[in-house]
Amino acid sequence: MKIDVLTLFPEMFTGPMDASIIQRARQSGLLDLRVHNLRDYTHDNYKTVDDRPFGGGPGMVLKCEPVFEALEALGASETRVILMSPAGRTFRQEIARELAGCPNLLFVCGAYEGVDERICQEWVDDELSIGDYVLTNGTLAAMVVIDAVTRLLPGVLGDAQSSVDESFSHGLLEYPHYTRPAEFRGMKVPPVLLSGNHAAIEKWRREQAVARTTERRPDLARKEENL
Ligand code: JCQ
Repeated sequence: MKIDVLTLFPEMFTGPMDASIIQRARQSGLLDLRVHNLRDYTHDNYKTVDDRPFGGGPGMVLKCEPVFEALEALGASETRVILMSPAGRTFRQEIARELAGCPNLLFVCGAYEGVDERICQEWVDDELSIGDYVLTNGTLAAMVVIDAVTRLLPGVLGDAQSSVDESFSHGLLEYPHYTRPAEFRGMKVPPVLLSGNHAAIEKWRREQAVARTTERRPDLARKEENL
């Protein structure tokens, strides 16, 4: 998969996108990630990317000119263009699965009070939010989506890890996990997990997952197909 990112803060990607599984996906050629600085697509001496909102009000708005120019230069008409914004539809695992099936993605990282609406009109296929809070810019949000999508690409996770994704596709929160030692500072692992009784273990895990989901995420629990 090829992923382009258009951002005012390309340096934010170095570090998070140069470690762990993402790094391995890039090195093995499964992910071709290219980060572009929006300021490289300005022409004035001040490298202006924002301006004051028409109609007044606080803050600044991301201008059309550099974004249009960048998207044209990057050939974005052949690509799924995603704008990260608190006003988008909420990103979920189901959307990650859908995006993992696209050959090319391009993320526009918003900032300030927002982006000129004509950018959305002409270019944006999908406006996505990672949750109901406001970030200083869309760069961290784009990295969250890139991470969630990359781990779904065939070959990125090993066989042992790949089944982990099933947990979320059940629509339930994960049951509690334990590993050795069986007793740590007086805290014992639930005996059923040491019993070797696989049917009992499965039953216990399911009950725990349902109880957790009911307690912590009533919104998920209400979708009773999950229970
Ligand atoms: C993404 N949840 C929060 C901040 C304006 C497009 O306009 C804006 C974009 C941002 C950055 O994204 C977020 C965000 N998901 O804050 C303000």
